[in-house]
Amino acid sequence: MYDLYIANKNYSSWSLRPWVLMRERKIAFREHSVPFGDASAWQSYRKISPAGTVPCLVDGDTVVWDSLAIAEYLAERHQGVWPADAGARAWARSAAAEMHSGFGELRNRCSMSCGIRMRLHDIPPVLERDIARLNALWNDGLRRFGGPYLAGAEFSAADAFYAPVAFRIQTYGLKADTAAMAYVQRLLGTAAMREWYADALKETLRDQPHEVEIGAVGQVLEDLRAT
Ligand SMILES: N[C@@H](CCC(=O)N[C@@H](CS)C(=O)NCC(=O)O)C(=O)O
Repeated sequence: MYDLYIANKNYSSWSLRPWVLMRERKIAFREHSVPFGDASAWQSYRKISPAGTVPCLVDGDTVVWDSLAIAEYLAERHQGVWPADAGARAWARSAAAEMHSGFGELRNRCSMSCGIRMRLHDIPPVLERDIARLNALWNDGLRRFGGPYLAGAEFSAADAFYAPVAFRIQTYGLKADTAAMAYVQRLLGTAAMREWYADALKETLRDQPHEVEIGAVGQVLEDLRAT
């Protein structure tokens, strides 16, 4: 049985990636939550992850402390983490790697907060560029492999890496074309995403650095989180 260490479901986009992947691929794991904003828990967590970051997967003596490394570790043990077809697999790996190392403006300006709805003060050209690239990438995958997921019929790690973007699009009211928005709804409608979202809304712990960061980029229209 794997142990997966994650942070607050409302904020932790990196944690969501392996969590949603394992849930959708039906890979069993024990979930350990180490929330932001709780200093003592965070100190104890640093003993588990050498980088002091989440997510972190522990499998017996093996510790895997990065979301992309976790996807690859799981792919060595479970079918379907990446597509079976070599061409689709190469595309899916490229798409996941592009999210891992790119989309800086989208990730920084529109930080994940599942339970709120925001209006951004402005959408600068760099953010427009990230959204246009997202739109093109998703359309390419959906057309090339026939959907309904990015690299074909099955939910793969490529979808897991874009799952946090679906929450960001919902939170910030970002717009893409019809096919891309339908894909966002498909991701939000998966059993795993619905479970994550429901858990995120129940969280009452607020992490001030995240709250300040989000408050600076726009106006909060609605806060659906439990108080
Ligand atoms: N490259 C890492 C990044 C993980 C990451 O930055 N996680 C954030 C949480 S969403 C974190 O642990 N931040 C705490 C810190 O940096 O002290 C991955 O993909 O897993």
